[in-house]
Amino acid sequence: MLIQFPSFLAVSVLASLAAQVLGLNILQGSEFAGKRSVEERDGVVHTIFEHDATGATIDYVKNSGICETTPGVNQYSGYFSVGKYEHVVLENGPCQFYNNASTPSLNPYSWNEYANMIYVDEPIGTGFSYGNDTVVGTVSAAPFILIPTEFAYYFEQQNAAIHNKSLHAEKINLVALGINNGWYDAIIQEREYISFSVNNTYYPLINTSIADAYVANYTATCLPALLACNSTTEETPQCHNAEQQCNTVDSSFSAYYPDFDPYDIRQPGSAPFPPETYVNYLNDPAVLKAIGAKTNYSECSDAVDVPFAQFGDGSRSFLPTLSSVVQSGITVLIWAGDADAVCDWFGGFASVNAIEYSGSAEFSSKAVQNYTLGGVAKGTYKSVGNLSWLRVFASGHEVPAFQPEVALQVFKQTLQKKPISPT
Ligand SMILES: *[C@@H]1O[C@H](CO)[C@@H](O)[C@H](O)[C@H]1NC(C)=O
Ligand SMILES: *[C@@H]1O[C@H](CO)[C@@H](O)[C@H](O)[C@H]1NC(C)=O
Ligand SMILES: *[C@@H]1O[C@H](CO)[C@@H](O)[C@H](O)[C@H]1NC(C)=O
Ligand SMILES: *[C@@H]1O[C@H](CO)[C@@H](O)[C@H](O)[C@H]1NC(C)=O
Ligand SMILES: *[C@@H]1O[C@H](CO)[C@@H](O)[C@H](O)[C@H]1NC(C)=O
Ligand SMILES: *[C@@H]1O[C@H](CO)[C@@H](O)[C@H](O)[C@H]1NC(C)=O
Ligand SMILES: *[C@@H]1O[C@H](CO)[C@@H](O)[C@H](O)[C@H]1NC(C)=O
Ligand SMILES: *[C@@H]1O[C@H](CO)[C@@H](O)[C@H](O)[C@H]1NC(C)=O
Ligand SMILES: *[C@@H]1O[C@H](CO)[C@@H](O)[C@H](O)[C@H]1NC(C)=O
Ligand SMILES: CC(=O)N[C@H]1CO[C@H](CO)[C@@H](O)[C@@H]1O
Repeated sequence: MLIQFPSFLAVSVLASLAAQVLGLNILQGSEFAGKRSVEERDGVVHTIFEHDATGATIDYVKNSGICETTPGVNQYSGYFSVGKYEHVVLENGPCQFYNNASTPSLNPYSWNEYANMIYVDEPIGTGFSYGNDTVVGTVSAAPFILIPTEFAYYFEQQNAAIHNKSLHAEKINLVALGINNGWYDAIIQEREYISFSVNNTYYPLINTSIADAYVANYTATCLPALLACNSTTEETPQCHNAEQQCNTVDSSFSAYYPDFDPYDIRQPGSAPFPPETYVNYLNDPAVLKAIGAKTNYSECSDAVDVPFAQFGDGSRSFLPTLSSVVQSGITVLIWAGDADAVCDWFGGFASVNAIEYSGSAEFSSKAVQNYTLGGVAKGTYKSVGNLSWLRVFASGHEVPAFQPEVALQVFKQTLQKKPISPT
């Protein structure tokens, strides 16, 4: 199963970028020259834009009537062809499936209340994206598509190359990066999972004697393997080995854990929330046709996960990259729902404290304070310079699903390039 990180990456030119990639009429300049054509398929009108310079194509449907139906709000769905056989989905759907409903309804706290949104299913093989699977790790996924840390770093590198004229293309100005319940550093997070298991704010998942044995096994086998992986940068057997060593330790202790939903420890194994009904809806042939989808929706793709695991992607540290993104002046928010056990907040907090930038010393020693919404405590936070941390109360892995109003407030503040602040 592939762990999904709900994340956002904001660009100052988001509206024009969206328009540019969608081939709309505000396109200016030779960088965006291309051919547009309109094609009716199965009664649905598709617009196809072929970019002259790269041959990349965008194939989209406008206002499918699925999900976003607010007058004056446009919705586009379709594919970017990022290679001959690789097609990445662009979705924009501000909806929720309340109370396990089988059809969507509008979410009043949708982020498109505040910004134009592009949602991308990546890597290829996840969601509606399809094609030959060439992506084996987060680093190699970056050139194809644009999301979180490695992607932000890749944008920065490309902008530098455009600036020194070694690359002829249009700069994309990043404003902000937000990562919700992410995986940043296995050395830190494997260990912190044991602390979370005992010391989380809900209930102990294991007792202290099991935890002590777990820590001993982590230290004896998982940690040395992770350190060997961490000292390499290339694709090496060490990272694949670390993945296996740590999995062996984790699975030998899983029998001591009770039944719970790893994405929300407050819920039982087959959790009712967030409802899974959206998957059936997205695979309804009428919906697939209306939005221009060319493949069924895949919530978690083993075909994608296997090569990532082979590469040992999760054993590598993304902190050096994240540090350089923060240091470069991009506003970064690291946030976590406090009931998620997949990428728990203990590990997120320890990771954010290990980010290196000009404000590191002040950041790591600063105490957290309550983060309020309308005077009600919704979490704890701290912020120094361009880096903010937020732990969200009463939330599983997908914070915008569990705490939509809090998530929208945080999203707005971050897009304004401000430190997050209580209201
Ligand atoms: C241009 O910038 C890129 C990215 O930083 C770098 O890799 C490359 O070496 C630079 N080229 C020159 C000619 O400075
Ligand atoms: C849980 O917290 C206590 C008190 O801070 C600490 O001594 C203990 O080491 C923690 N447990 C784990 C497994 O980290
Ligand atoms: C800890 O949990 C294990 C496994 O459930 C159990 O065998 C053991 O008795 C427990 N130890 C204590 C001190 O509660
Ligand atoms: C892991 O490697 C990174 C450099 O890639 C380094 O900054 C970090 O200190 C290393 N972690 C440990 C625990 O050695
Ligand atoms: C922890 O490691 C020791 C030594 O390798 C092993 O004997 C023990 O079975 C492991 N504990 C668990 C629960 O796997
Ligand atoms: C939600 O709907 C699905 C499909 O209709 C059904 O299988 C499932 O039991 C429902 N779950 C709850 C908690 O009602
Ligand atoms: C997509 O899902 C539908 C309904 O589950 C199924 O009938 C169909 O065969 C699937 N199509 C593909 C290409 O997998
Ligand atoms: C964020 O980074 C930019 C670029 O380094 C810097 O100019 C700015 O002062 C930083 N913001 C804060 C609040 O420190
Ligand atoms: C923070 O919020 C909690 C409620 O979650 C409250 O008990 C506590 O007093 C608040 N702390 C401060 C300093 O306001
Ligand atoms: C090398 C390879 O797997 N090529 C495949 C890429 O995808 C196209 C269309 O999906 C196939 O026809 C190729 O065989």
